[in-house]
Amino acid sequence: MSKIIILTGAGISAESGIETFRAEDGLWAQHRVEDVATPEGFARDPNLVVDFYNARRKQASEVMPNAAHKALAKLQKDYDGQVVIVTQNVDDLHEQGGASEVMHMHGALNSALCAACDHRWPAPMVMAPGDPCPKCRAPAARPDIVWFGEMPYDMELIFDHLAEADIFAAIGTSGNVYPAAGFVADARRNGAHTIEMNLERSAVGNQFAEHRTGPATRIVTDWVE
Ligand code: BV8
Repeated sequence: MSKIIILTGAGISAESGIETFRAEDGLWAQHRVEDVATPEGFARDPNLVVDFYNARRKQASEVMPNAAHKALAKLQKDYDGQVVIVTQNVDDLHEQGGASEVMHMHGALNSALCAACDHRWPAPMVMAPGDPCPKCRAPAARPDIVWFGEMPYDMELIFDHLAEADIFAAIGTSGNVYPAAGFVADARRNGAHTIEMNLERSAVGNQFAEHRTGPATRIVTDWVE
């Protein structure tokens, strides 16, 4: 039974209308990473950070999954139990597109985390820093997002999947952020066939055996068909 591991990044949601991070007009052009995507930034100005994620949660709630999200959900149905989607994205467009096995290694906009007891609960559309944790009541709500310097979620399980992968496909990610950018090397070492699907070569593009270049809505649907 072959195993297909798919890593997605902001590029798969771009055609749904969610800006990516590193495009000229992208998220990191509007905000300093240090201010909105690090624990230090959150400690310095929790309102700025919570507002940054409130705005992205609202935007993500107003857009629809695109053909690429739906194609991956179809692939999961066609190859039941053999396709794992690991996403760096914090939107829920994979799930809205019908995907089931989605691992949000960088967290999720729709989840809130208690900084005091690690309890998680569905995030309100508008979160305020200091919202009480429903479990321990501490005023310690924060976005359930993996910031720079924090350990991504489910790493052991992800590495187990990569060890068994027959195919590893990276879709719409610039290959700038680790450890996700290192997954292609892990998959190759374990003998997987590696495919990069992107508008252009990523920072780790030269490590992929195959490249399919173009917008995700076209190249992912072509690949799944
Ligand atoms: C950690 C928060 C350790 C969520 C984000 C080496 C090894 C390990 C770590 C490091 C290392 N070197 C440096 C580090 C530290 C750091 C890092 O990688 N820094 C980089 C900048 C050098 N990594 C970390 O800090 C990670 N943590 O390693 O912890 C540790 C160990 C023990 C104990 C504790 C800790 C944490 C990384 C996660 C950080 N959080 N964001 C959020 O706000 O959304 S990262 C941020 O970048 C997002 O999560 C995003 O998902 C991620 C990757 O970006 P992309 O998805 O690739 O988006 P981008 O805009 O860059 O690119 C879009 C792509 O799409 C482009 O290629 C474009 O061509 C393409 N595209 C566009 N349109 C389309 C398209 N493709 C197809 N079709 C289209 N239509």
